[in-house]
Amino acid sequence: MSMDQLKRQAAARAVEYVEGGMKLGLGTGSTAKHFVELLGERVRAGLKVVGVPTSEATRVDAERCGVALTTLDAIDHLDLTVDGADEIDANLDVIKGGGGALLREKIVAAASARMIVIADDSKWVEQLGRFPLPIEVVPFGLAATRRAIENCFTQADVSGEISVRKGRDGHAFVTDGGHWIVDAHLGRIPDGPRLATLLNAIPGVVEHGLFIGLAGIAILAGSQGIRVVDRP
Ligand code: A5P
Repeated sequence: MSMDQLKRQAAARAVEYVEGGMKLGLGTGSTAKHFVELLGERVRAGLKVVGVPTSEATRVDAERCGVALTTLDAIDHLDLTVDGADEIDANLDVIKGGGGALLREKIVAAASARMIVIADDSKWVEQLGRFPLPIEVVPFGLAATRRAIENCFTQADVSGEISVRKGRDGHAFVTDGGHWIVDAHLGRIPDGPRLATLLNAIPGVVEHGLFIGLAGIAILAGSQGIRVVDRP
């Protein structure tokens, strides 16, 4: 089975958690796109839900699939967010942001009563960090922010190259929020919660891709079948 088929299987299992009347956070990326498409099928069959997209790309997909949309300003809570991931560990701590939507993804996940992460099982890791950690930064004062990030890496006992993410045009990739992303090639992150806390304290860092304690369930699709893992 192809990676894409596995992603669709994980998405299909997550759709089973959706009930009529729910307010949903809609993630970003190729796995979340499957979820939006499958949700759209249920909506066309009569399911009533409303969604908050985590990116302009997801907003376009959801509209195409007929999923009604709202904003976090128009509602007082979200029942469930379903999103993909770049890495997931046994605590269900997650690296996200490979697609550059981590800021809105984290705002939506944090506003949600429950978050389900969906992925093919290649995303399951013993230790986070092989996937470069995306850090969303303000372009102003980037050199100072980089130095502050490097200092916090030293304190968190990690090290590695930091590179500004480039878009297809060769210029800096610009997020939906108008910021840039630096990718930190750390290889290993022994203490994700500590690194997250340190990064949160840097003024030029808008957000980072460590999602600590947000995911309650991971749905992982592999060649042996689907595994549903609860946060310990
Ligand atoms: C988007 O910013 C990301 O957080 C994605 O959710 C993550 O990169 C997973 O993407 P795929 O589902 O495409 O692997």
